[in-house]
Amino acid sequence: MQISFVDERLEDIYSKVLKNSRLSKEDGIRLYETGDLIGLGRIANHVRSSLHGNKAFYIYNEHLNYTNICKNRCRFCAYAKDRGEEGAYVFSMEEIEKRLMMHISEPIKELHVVGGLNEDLRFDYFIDLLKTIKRIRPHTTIKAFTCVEIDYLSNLAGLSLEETIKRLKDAGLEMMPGGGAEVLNSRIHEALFPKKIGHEKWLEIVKAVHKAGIKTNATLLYGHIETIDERVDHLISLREVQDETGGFSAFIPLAFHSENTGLSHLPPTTAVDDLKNVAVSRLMLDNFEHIKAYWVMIGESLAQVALSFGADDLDGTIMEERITHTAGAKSAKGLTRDKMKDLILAAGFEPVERDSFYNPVN
Ligand code: V47
Ligand code: SF4
Repeated sequence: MQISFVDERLEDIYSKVLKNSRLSKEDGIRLYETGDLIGLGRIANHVRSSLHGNKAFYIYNEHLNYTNICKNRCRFCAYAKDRGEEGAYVFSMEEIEKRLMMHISEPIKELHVVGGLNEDLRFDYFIDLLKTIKRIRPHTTIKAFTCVEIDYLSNLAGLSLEETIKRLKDAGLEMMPGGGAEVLNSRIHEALFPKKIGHEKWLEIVKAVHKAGIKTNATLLYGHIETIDERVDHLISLREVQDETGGFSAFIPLAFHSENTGLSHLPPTTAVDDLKNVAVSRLMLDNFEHIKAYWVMIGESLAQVALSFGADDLDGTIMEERITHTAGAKSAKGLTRDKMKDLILAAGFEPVERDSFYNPVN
C-alpha cells in the first residue's frame, strides 16, 4: 500500500516494515518524535491489519484487588495505603468469596487479581486465594500477581523462584498481568519506585515465569519523568525477552494518572502521546501478537481510535477498577459486554470476545 507521508523521515521506516525488517532504537526515537501522527498511525495500522485483519478483541473479565496495603509506596501510586491508614483494607477469604458470588451469574472468562505487598499476609493466604477462586469459578482463568508480587512471595515463603511459581501454579495460577516493570531503567527506578524490584530482577523473574509455562503481559508506564530514549530502551528490552522466551501475550501502554500521587503536579497525558505509545509499541514489538488499548486509562473514546493506530484489543468489562480511579481516571469503572461490542463496531471493527489466551468465545 502506498502512503504519502507529511514527515518524509517515516518513508524509510515504512520500507523496513514492508520488508519485515526489525526497527532500530533510532527508528523508535524517530517514531516518537514525529509530528506526522496520521503517517505513524497508518504504518502501525498496516501491521495491525496484517496480523488481525478487521478483528478487535475484548474479554469478559473482573478485577479483584485483595489488599491495598503496600510496603513499597511508589511515588506514582495513589492506590497503596499504610496499615491502619484510613481506607486501608485486606480481603479475608470470606470477603473474596462474597465478592465473587456477587457476579456469579455472569460468564466471566478471566479474573485479574493483584494487590499491594502487605506484610500481614502469609504465603498460605495466596494459596488459599487461588484455591478459593478456583473452587467458586472453576472455568475462569486466573490471571494474577505481577513479577513484583512473585519476588515478594518467594522471599516470604523462603522458596526458590521456581518452587514459588510451581506452588502458585498448582493452586490455580494460569497467567500473569503485565504490571510492575513500569520503565525498565535504573534512573526512574531510583526516582519513582526505589523499594520495588528493579530492571534486572524484573527481567529475571519474567523469564523464570515464562520458562515455567506461564504467559504474561507486559506494560510501560508512560507520561511521568521518562524520556523518549528510555521508552524505546524499555520496548527493546521486552522485545529481547520475547525473542528468548516467547512468553509475552500482549503489550499494554499505561498512561500515567497523577491525582493523589507524589507526582500530582504532572499534567495528564495527551491524546497524541497516548496514540503514539500504541502505534510505536505496535511497530517496535514485532514479536508481540497483541497490543491493548486499555480503555480505563485512555478513556473509551480514544481507545476506539487506538484500534486504527495499532491496537487490536480493548481489554475487558472489568466490573470495578480501583487502581487508576484512585489516581483520578474519569473513565467508567466497568463496561457491559454490549458496550464493549458497540465501541468496537462503531470504530469499524469486528468484535471478537476472547478468553485469556485469545481463543474466540462463542
Ligand atoms: O504496575 C499504578 C500502573 C499497573 C498508576 O496485563 C498506574 O492485562 C497510571 O498492569 N497511573 C497495574 N498507571 C495495572 C496493569 C494492568 C492493567 C490492565 C491490564 C493488564 C494486563 C495489566 O498500573 C502498575 C503501574 O504500572 N499504575 N499507578 C497511576 N497513577
Ligand atoms: Fe505497591 Fe504496586 Fe502501588 Fe508500588 S505500584 S506502591 S508496589 S501497589
